[in-house]
Amino acid sequence: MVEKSAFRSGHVAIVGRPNVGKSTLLNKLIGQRLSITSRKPQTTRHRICGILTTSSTQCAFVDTPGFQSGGTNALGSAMNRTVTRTLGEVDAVVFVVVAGRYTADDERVASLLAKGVPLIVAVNKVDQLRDRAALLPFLADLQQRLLPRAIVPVSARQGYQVSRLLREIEAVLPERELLYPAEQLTDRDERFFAAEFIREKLFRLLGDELPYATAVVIDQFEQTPKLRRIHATIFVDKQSHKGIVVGENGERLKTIATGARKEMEALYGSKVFLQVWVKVRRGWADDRAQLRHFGYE
Ligand SMILES: Nc1nc2c(ncn2[C@@H]2O[C@H](COP(=O)(O)OP(=O)(O)OP(=O)(O)O)[C@@H](O)[C@H]2O)c(=O)[nH]1
Ligand SMILES: [Mg+2]
Repeated sequence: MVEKSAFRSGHVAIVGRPNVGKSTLLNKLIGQRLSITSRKPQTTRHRICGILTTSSTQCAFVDTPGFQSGGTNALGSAMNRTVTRTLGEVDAVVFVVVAGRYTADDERVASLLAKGVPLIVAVNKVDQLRDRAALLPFLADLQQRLLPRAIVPVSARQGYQVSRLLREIEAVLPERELLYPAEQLTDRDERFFAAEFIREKLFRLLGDELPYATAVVIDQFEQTPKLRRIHATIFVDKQSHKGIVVGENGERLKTIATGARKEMEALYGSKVFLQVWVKVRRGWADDRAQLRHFGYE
């Protein structure tokens, strides 16, 4: 008699300092562009769950904001709380570091990891590594420091070794039935992704500082089978920022809205009618009441 191996499932946190490629990795693991990414640190502000179900396992990956060391505003503190809370709720942790660069900020993240929760280290961006020979001692050093169950060099951007990483993750999950219906992709709703896709375009299309001073709120989300009618507001911190976001003759706002609309249409599989306004809300990133209103915990 052939014994059938038991089904495994669990929540898996993806953590690390800002900009190491956590969200890119989540998207690669689940094969869908769910979590927004950009070249700028602190792109992710919310916990986002992306669910991958196969015939033998269900992994609910939880992407988290990059953990920020040093002084932060109220938004930064809320983002860090999201990381620590998530770490207390999961069955396994994927700690993402950049190949060849283990810094004091990585160490701070390592200090948050709970003993007893299986740890897997993903050593990302190996495609960027100039000196391949340096990778082995780097891996050996991390193995000794962190005592992970597995350590896997990957390139989230190129997909290199992501399936091997997935196998290592699946192997540490507890034997358990489905946590979510097999066809469910995420625990977030369409409205959430509408705001996120607009924020991604702000991060990608605005200069270095400005994205940090923006927040997006969905004012209206009307859904019919063929069309989503969405009204959104981008909040900025200063009057002068408003002009930059809108751009000459509204060109930049149009580019932002068009880019976001295309992402929404791909995810929802329907047409989207999107209208976006820009408003000034001074000091919102340090105002706890305002942050709650904008959906930051
Ligand atoms: N070369 C290279 N770049 C990568 C790789 N993975 C991610 N990146 C890039 O690194 C940058 C940051 O990626 P994100 O996925 O947004 O990083 P993150 O850790 O989620 O960042 P925060 O949410 O801001 O903490 C983007 O420009 C990615 O394209 C990789 O394997 N190789
Ligand atoms: Mg991210």
